[in-house]
Amino acid sequence: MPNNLNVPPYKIKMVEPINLIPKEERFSALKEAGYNLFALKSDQVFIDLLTDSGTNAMSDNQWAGIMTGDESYAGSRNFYNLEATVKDIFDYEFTVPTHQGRGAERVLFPLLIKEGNYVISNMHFDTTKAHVELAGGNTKNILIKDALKVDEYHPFKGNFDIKSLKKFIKDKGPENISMIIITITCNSAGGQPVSMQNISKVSKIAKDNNLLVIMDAARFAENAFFIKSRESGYSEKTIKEIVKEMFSYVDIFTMSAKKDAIVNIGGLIGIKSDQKLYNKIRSRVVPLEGFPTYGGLAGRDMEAVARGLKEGIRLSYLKHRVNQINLLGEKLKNNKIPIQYPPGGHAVFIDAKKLLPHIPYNQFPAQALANELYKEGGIRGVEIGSLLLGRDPKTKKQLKSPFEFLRLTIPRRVYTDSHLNYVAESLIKIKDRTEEIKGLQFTYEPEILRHFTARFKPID
Ligand code: PM9
Repeated sequence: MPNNLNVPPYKIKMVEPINLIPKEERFSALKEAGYNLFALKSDQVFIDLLTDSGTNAMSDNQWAGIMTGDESYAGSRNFYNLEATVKDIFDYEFTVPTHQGRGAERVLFPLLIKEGNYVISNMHFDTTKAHVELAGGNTKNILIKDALKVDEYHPFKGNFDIKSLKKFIKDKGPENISMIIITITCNSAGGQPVSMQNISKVSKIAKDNNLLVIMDAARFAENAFFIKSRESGYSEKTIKEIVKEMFSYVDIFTMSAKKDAIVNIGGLIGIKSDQKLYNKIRSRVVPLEGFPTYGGLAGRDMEAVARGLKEGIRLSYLKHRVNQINLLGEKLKNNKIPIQYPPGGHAVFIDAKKLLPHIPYNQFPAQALANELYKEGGIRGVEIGSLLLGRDPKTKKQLKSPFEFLRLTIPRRVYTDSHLNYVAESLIKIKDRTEEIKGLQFTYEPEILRHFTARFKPID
């Protein structure tokens, strides 16, 4: 197949109608939502790029699996299939299902984090940061500086800055650090991958300092695809071989299965071999999520996750997915809309700092741009910047994010290239009137994970 043709390796068997409501209705819907797109009704949205989390289209094979759901309270056969799948793909001995990724974090983190200690990551995602802080820890992001050069190509912008990592551990003392979390792909930096070399270096530094490393594995398959296509020595390896190697360097993973396992709900904790830790997790999961062989999921959901994990590592699927996002990114870039370059594995991240230089970080330029895009085209994106980052837990001062991104997140197997062309055309229309866009101030600001339920008004 010629390289410029991005033909999906699937055909469409079922459709869901979508509708673009008139412009005046979009304006009033936005006002009623307090200028927070999370508060819109989905029927008010035409193309929903809020998230790739749980918004995926399952295959006929996954739906067939749903019919084989064994809803026994204990010992469901779908759990054993899921456990065997995790063993097969990741080489991990123990699996604990959870209702989604944050469920895994809530069960695991308090077992590993000491009060007042640091947890280091390339960049914590919002729920991960919240659960580190709820467990009494402090978060520290140590991402490479190249990730900040938004318009310059770098193959692995999700990498840790190895020198700074070593220095931080030395300065603080390993006894004051509870663990290192490798987020693959690095969502908040633009869905950017971490190289195999970087994963192995982080793991070596951790071992030298007797520190635990865990993988935040939501987009593990997309990360593996980038390693195959960009890192020397991996082009001939299968995605499964690459995944096995990536996970051999760490001891535990938490996973939101709602991303690369291509399902609508589900999460996992994987433990390589530590039986004692597994036993502790099993005890803790019961009061928080459910019995260890279902962990908050129905049997049918576990079957969909097991089958989705296998589909999510197919090369033809990954090639099409990443290429679809790349086509959108390239079209925006060619039309002088600044993006985190190269585009990520699950989304295109528009640089609102550059596009709206008149709006300061504490008036949330990317949120203002997201609202404008909704008004223009009924498209719902999401802010990944200072609004998402929040306030310093101690001083309560608004933190300044290194990025102010509007994330256009592409659900898996849901939209065609023509939907994405419409998205690009809508942004191109906005580009010439960006100076009219106003910043935002809170009218309601909740304390934890505020961006989900906050309300705003535009600043005159
Ligand atoms: N990520 C996302 O849209 C969903 C929540 S915000 C609309 O990107 C990582 C890297 C994530 C993530 C969720 C979670 C939590 C952990 N790590 O949403 O609880 O990107 O399944 O996973 C979202 P759950």
